Amino acid sequence: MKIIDLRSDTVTHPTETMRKAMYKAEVGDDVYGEDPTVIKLEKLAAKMLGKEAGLYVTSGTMSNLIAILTQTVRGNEIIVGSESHIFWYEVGGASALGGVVLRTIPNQANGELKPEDIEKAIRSTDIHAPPTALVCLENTQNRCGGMVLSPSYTTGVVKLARKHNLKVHLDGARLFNAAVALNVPVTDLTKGVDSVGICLSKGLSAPIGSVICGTGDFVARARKWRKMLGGGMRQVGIIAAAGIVALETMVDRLAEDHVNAQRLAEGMRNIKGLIVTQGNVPTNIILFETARGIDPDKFSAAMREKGILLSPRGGNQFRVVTHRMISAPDIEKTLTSFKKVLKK
Ligand code: TLP
Repeated sequence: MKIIDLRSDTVTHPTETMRKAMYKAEVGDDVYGEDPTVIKLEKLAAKMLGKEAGLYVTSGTMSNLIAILTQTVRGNEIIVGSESHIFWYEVGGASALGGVVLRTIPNQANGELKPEDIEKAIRSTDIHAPPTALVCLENTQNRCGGMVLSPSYTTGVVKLARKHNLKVHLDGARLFNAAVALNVPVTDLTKGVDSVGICLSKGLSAPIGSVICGTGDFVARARKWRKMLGGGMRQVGIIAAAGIVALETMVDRLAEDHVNAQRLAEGMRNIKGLIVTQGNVPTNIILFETARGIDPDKFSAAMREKGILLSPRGGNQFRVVTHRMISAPDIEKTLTSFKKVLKK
């Protein structure tokens, strides 16, 4: 039985082309700055994101952590969304390792942080207050259901941050999904941000890795943090090679994942017992709940028995994510299985 794994786009396997590129990759010691494949990947990512330089790191979590460590000092406060990945899923790393206070303000249903909320959260120079240093945005916004932040929204936040002498970090784990959904160049979504991290190992299907981009000075300082965190890797061109294939060939196909997600959500809206909790489905993430009277654990176990894996989000809430290893027929099978399981 084919497993239809809708838990996350992180489950995607490297493609044949990636495996071949990995086999053939030219390598060197990247801590000495001598791995040609890593250098190529970093330059390519920086160019695609419209930034001066890039740094290859192990994960999206490491890219957010390093971006925060590089742009704050202990005792600073940073503004993050109440639904941000940084706040929910990064083990409190910014606080534990960076001594940084996370100030959460509400994410709106469309993934945005209201500019007036950001402005209100910025600390005064009062002696009692931890100085605000950084605003973090997330595009697409995972926990809001893959919501997309527009270029004008992003540049508005950058403008606001500048006015208050703050930096802006963009968690762009799924930034290419946003660019594809909006049909805009990805550089329109990074204009003005001081740092941006993208993940190669989600919808883009590389096995490992993220790249953080910013100015040359930012990346030089970030490189030092990466070393301190134990993230200085050696002949890592072996995996960076897959990242190059991801950036060069896997971006446009994300549109298929979005079409599949829309088809799935549309079907789910017509199934009694399921409640899709987001208005629109702009990218590859769908949030839903099971209706009252349905045991969520039994529901998810019954779906598992049919070979369909869902991501539980607590209580009766679930997330499903489409990706390269989910086909249009898989979507139909998922909808049929939902109906069968809920009929029982
Ligand atoms: N998100 C994962 C889980 O950690 C929840 C997922 O399955 O969606 N930023 C955003 C917006 C993310 O969604 C993720 C991963 C990360 C950062 C962290 O990336 P990794 O997993 O590479 O550390």
